[in-house]
Amino acid sequence: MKKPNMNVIKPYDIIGDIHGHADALDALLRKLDYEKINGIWRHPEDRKVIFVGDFIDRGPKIRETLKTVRAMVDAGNAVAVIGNHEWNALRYHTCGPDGAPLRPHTTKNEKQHRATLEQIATPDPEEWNEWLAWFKKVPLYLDLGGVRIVHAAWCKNATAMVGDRRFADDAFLLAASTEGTPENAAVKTLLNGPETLLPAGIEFTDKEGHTHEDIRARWFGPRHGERVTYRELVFPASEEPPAVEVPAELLGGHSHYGEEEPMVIFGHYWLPPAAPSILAKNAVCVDYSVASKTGGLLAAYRWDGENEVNLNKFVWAESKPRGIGEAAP
Ligand SMILES: [Mn+2]
Repeated sequence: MKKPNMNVIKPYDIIGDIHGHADALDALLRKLDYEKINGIWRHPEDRKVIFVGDFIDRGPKIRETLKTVRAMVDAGNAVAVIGNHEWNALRYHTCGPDGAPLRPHTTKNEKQHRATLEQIATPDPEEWNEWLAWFKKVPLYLDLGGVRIVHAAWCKNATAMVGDRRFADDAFLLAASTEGTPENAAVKTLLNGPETLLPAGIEFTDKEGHTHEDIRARWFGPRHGERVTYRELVFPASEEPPAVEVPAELLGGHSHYGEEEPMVIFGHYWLPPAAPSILAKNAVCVDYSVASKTGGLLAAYRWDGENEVNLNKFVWAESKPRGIGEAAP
């Protein structure tokens, strides 16, 4: 990875998970004062966009989203990190040494990827292969000195394990796709966020009827005490996990991002599509569920070098509720 110049703080507009909502992306870029010149969005001053990944799946205009993002990246008007949906897609469409896809084509996996399959991969496999080749070149995280960017969670052990590697490195893609390897653990933390197992025999069912054997754990903000319950640990906040203390051996499986560290900005967590709020003094989530069936927000955070979150720096555009006949999630 090219080392950024630490002496120059560049202003960045960090944009959350787009999931095929190209119209919301255009509306947001316009709100951020970007201009479309010869088909490519750019800011009239020295601002650049950072995309946090999850460009594909779910929404109605995946091809347009990819084209908008890539044109900005190629022109030097934006940089991007990869999301778990792009990582999933790379594995879905790549076979391992045994000839089987690295991500099995189960009903659940197919459903999650269906909008992309229908819009690009099935009708135009050649074009799709070019997008896969591009995903392989996108970094897994960016450390820009004053700000750190990752799709789901920053963890120094995970960034150290990954180093400069990208999925264009076949050996890395294979190792990252193999359960039990350090590469797999590191990539899962960066792209899916840390999860904490429930004790054997305890599970809970969410309001959509899905059963969980683990919870997504909050990895930033105030440190948890030695005694914390699943309900206190879960992120985004929810009353659904049990108010049962996390056993010591299940806690501490991942590092905590201290409030003295530089600002970290991420997506992934599908926060409720209401006006953004402050989660922690140095951590910003920019994913406000643009792909929600009932309509959501595509959010951005305008970063100008500050190390404390300022609520006035969120900007967002709304997506419409999903119409009949549009792609399912
Ligand atoms: Mn994600």
